[in-house]
Amino acid sequence: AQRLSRKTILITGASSGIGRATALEFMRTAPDVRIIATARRVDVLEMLKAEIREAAPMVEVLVARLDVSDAADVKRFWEELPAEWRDQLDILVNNAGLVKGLEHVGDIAEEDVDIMYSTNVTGLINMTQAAVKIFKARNTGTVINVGSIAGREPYPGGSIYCSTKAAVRAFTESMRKELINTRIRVAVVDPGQVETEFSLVRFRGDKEKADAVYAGVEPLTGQDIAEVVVFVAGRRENVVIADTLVFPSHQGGTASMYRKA
Ligand code: NDP
Ligand code: 8X3
Repeated sequence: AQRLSRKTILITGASSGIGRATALEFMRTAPDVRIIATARRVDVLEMLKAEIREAAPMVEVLVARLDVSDAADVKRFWEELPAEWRDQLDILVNNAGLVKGLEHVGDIAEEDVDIMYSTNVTGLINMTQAAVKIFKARNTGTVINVGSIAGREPYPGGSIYCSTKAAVRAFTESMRKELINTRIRVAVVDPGQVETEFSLVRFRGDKEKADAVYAGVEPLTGQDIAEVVVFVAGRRENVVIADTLVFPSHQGGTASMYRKA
């Protein structure tokens, strides 16, 4: 808690699931942190801000609309971010991400390819480049990328999503090696199955299909991953938990998630 005291933390995709839980877990761990909560749905972020204010009045929350899939919007976001937040940034949690469908190669809509790549890959890269510039100026800072088991073990119906997460993994590792002469830390956290809005987004709002993914199994919660992210962020500056894979106990890899299909 002491190590995270007064840290400024930017979370992408803080309106739901893992990102939202991560904001709350930082709050619980260090009730005087400064959180920049970003996503496309600012109304939901405002509710999160109110919840945090109620629970931990010393936590400062800045809500900002940000669509990471739009390079121009990412640029606008950094330009509009007040200097007292931007220049003091300590931790970037690149969590925003999504999956669309389970179509096989040949049948995947171009727009689905575009949204997964522009969000999960280009968006994450653009956010990271801006943050790393700030971190380099102060020779400190932590980037935590949310990858996925899907990036390690590609599965049928996941060619685009899995390859975006493999890209996150490779990007993260290159960057960590580039930065070894600095105090900047780079980490990737790869969750297995977590019950969030993830499947609802995959199945385009079809709640029955989304619920079926989690029927008969006990998935992780956003909180489970949030605890790992905050643990990674809260280590001594010389400690880099470079790479973490987190499963619920029933899961052995991606394929097991589709055994009921
Ligand atoms: P949710 O759908 O619950 O949350 C996704 C978050 O990403 C939302 O806050 C959403 O906010 C945000 N987001 C989506 N697109 C954009 C965008 N273009 N710009 C900004 N924010 C965006 O899913 P999870 O919490 O499960 O997902 C979080 C991360 O975890 C993702 O990277 C996902 O790939 C990864 N993951 C999830 C697993 C799971 O089983 N759930 C397993 C492994 C990894 P908004 O819509 O308001 O913009
Ligand atoms: C989410 C897990 O296996 O559904 O990244 O792709 S999976």
